[in-house]
Amino acid sequence: MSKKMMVYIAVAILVAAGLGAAFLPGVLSNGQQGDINAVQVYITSWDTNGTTPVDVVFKISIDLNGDGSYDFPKESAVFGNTTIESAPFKLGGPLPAGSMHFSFEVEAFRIVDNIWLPMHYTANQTTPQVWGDNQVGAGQTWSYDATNAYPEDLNFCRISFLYFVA
Ligand SMILES: [Ca+2]
Repeated sequence: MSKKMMVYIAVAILVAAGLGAAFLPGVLSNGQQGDINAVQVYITSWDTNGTTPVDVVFKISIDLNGDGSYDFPKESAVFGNTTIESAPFKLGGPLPAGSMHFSFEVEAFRIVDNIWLPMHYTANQTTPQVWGDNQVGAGQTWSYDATNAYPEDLNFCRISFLYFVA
């Protein structure tokens, strides 16, 4: 074999190895443990079940690694003078390699004289911490309504939210 031919073969092997390295992680990253996926949490609907408008802000807090500490909290813009909102806010983040579960919570606050007052969507006025699976395609939906327990009370609302892992 000529020296020139050996160089061609060596280059061809290097190119093939480079392409393999570039494509293999994508091929191998479909929901197996140790992969990095991304979660999106969406508030899909919110309303007061009433006619008195409020100024409301939403907050989503995600515990990306499931250790009980919310490391990715974020607030929405303020929605002024409203009683119903459709898909007002979403928040996404990376799920670390090796974390099989994550958790998050969704909050709504009405703003009165620049003070944020929690709007409760459970009858016992606690904010539920919910859990999701770190697996591509995993998802779940939740719907809460505390407006029947406390009609005409501006501190209570209805809310629906979901998560999806891609
Ligand atoms: Ca955490």
